[in-house]
Amino acid sequence: MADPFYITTAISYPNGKPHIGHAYEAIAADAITRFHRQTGRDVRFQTGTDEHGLKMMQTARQRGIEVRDLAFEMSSLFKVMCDDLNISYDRFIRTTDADHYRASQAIWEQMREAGDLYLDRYEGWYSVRDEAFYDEKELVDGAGGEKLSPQGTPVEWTAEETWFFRLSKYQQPLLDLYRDNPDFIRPEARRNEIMRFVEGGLSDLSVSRTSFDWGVPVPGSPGHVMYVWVDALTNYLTGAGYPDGEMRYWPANLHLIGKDIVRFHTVYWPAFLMSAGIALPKSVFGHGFVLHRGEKMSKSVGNVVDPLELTAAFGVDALRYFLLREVSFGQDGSYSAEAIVTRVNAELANAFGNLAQRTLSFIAKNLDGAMPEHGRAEDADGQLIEEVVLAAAGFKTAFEDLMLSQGVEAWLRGVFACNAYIDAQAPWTLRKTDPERMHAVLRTLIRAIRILAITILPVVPEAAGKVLDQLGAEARDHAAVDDDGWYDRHAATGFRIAAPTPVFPRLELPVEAE
Ligand code: ME8
Repeated sequence: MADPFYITTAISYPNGKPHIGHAYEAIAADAITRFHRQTGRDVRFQTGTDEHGLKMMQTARQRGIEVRDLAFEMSSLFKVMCDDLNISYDRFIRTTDADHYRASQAIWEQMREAGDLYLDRYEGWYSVRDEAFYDEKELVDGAGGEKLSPQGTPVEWTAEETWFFRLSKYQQPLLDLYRDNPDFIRPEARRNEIMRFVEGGLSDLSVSRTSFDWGVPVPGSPGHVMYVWVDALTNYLTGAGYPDGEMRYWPANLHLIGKDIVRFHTVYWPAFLMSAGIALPKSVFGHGFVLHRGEKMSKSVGNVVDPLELTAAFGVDALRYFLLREVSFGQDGSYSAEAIVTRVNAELANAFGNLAQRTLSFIAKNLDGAMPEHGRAEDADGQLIEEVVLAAAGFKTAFEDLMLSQGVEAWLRGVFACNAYIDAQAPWTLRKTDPERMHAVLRTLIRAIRILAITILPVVPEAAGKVLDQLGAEARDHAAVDDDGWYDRHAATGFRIAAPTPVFPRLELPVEAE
């Protein structure tokens, strides 16, 4: 059986509508998922919503609705966003799902049996917006002298009876983990941050709350619900079948999350798992933030752009392409309507779209759609195929390393090579002067376009799929980029290329864009 590969996104707080940051994370995870599926791995991809906690309670109260109704209403919008963005998840988990309660209570019991949970009184600072406890020494002063979390969010003093997790006990095991597995936390800058944080010492963590009841009940401890991050992190196990399933997909290969929640995933989460005696995920990647014209947005601040407005204006594949190409994966990036239009027009519409369109319509018109014959080959043909194969290999190596924008860049080099080739060979001139040579050029271009379309499928699945449909390449052919025999087998079927409709339209800037 193929190697399993389990990839997850963070699960989002459904206290408001999804924003571009959520779309970005889902798109990146989906591209990685599709890439691994294409290389033959047995991929499981999970995303979903994180529905408990004080932030949800407070939002519901402000809106005067039941928290359950808020969770249902907003979670549906996250699912709609994923479906609209062509996110090929295997499960959309909600932390209110029944099997998730069971998994959360099971890991709790295992941590208790390990002797890592004790009852005490918590007194300290809590940020509802981050759903995080902070040590006094981590806080910063706000403009008005008020205390703020290191993320700049308000904190409130909290005092209540809670269960504690012996996080302090795991300081050395965690440092050993980071040392022995340099890829456990990526990128490097995040790894260094976390190592410094853990080296500074770990306090035990408050892991239950008694002042509200919107959460997973702590087994055997009436009045306590689990701290939202305990059940949130456990979603990854729930989706893998814990505690009763065969756990084929565990340990997870990759937790893909944003940079603001790396601590939860690389300190608390491995400590919980070590305590419960469960294998640790192989890798956590903290991607950067997507900013609108360089400005941070968040649900709580209210300057949020609906990703579905962007897809309505520019198309799903255009947005997917732009985000993966523009943002160096792991770093922050910025977007604007102009930047999307400029990049998508230059690279997708002009460079790749035009290449496919010109070639296919030329064949449809001048060869009546028949697949070009071998004709008279020249060195330039073999050289082009070599460059395109190299581009595909560059994409693959970069994607294996999560260097997504470098992967797309490598692919573009193949596209540019084709454009240089078509201009130099000028098949439209050869049509009259040297038809035999024209056939060889067109045949080379079809082979190159097929390889490039297959390569970019994970990024723009719908559009690249359409190009492959126009070539008559069947889905089962898509995996084998390096299938040299494909062309002749396919030509032998008598397939005819129809006059193509453009797959990558040129974008216009919406009138209302500033
Ligand atoms: O943190 N750009 O949920 P969330 C890119 N429920 N990514 C962004 C972003 C931006 N502008 N803003 C947020 C939570 N994100 C928890 C996760 S996981 C067990 C629990 C990312 O709705 C953020 O970093 O606040 C996180 O990875 C994801 O969106 C969900 O954020």
